Amino acid sequence: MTPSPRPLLVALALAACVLVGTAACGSGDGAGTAAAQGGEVASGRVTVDGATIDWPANPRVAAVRMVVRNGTGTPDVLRSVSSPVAETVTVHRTDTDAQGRSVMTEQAELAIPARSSVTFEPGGLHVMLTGITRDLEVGDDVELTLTFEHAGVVDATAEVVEPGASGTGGDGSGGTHDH
Ligand SMILES: [Cu+2]
Repeated sequence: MTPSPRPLLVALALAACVLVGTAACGSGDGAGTAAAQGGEVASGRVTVDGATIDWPANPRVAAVRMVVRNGTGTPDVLRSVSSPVAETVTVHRTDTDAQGRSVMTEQAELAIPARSSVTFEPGGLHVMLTGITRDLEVGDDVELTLTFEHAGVVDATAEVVEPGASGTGGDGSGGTHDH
């Protein structure tokens, strides 16, 4: 009837670690901010570079390649993406399961760490357009609107390109990305 006290003790110990960790992190962050005032942060903004869309074999679904750069000293979170040409835009991550199959999971909130970049491409982390409302042709520009927790709304334009033209070497899965 008497519950073992160990789980509680472990929980308290963990809580203490978290508190200590947070305090340490807070002071470290302060030092980083001071250093950043010396001009370390180049852009000081969140930007989207090199956005392209592989011309979709399936006219209703397409994946966006791009690099999101967080040039600020604040970790940010990508909360949503939208586009006028798609009914739904979702951030997905493709992983390989134990059986070697590709599995896509939705990333409802994606962390973009301070002073770093996150690459989106088919076969990895990607932005997926579904329910595309008009025919996309190579050379078309597609507007994207990204909403971040701190940076707010960032607009980008993705050019529709021939599959494989972006030069990132494909997704390594033999071209069988099955959207
Ligand atoms: Cu996907």
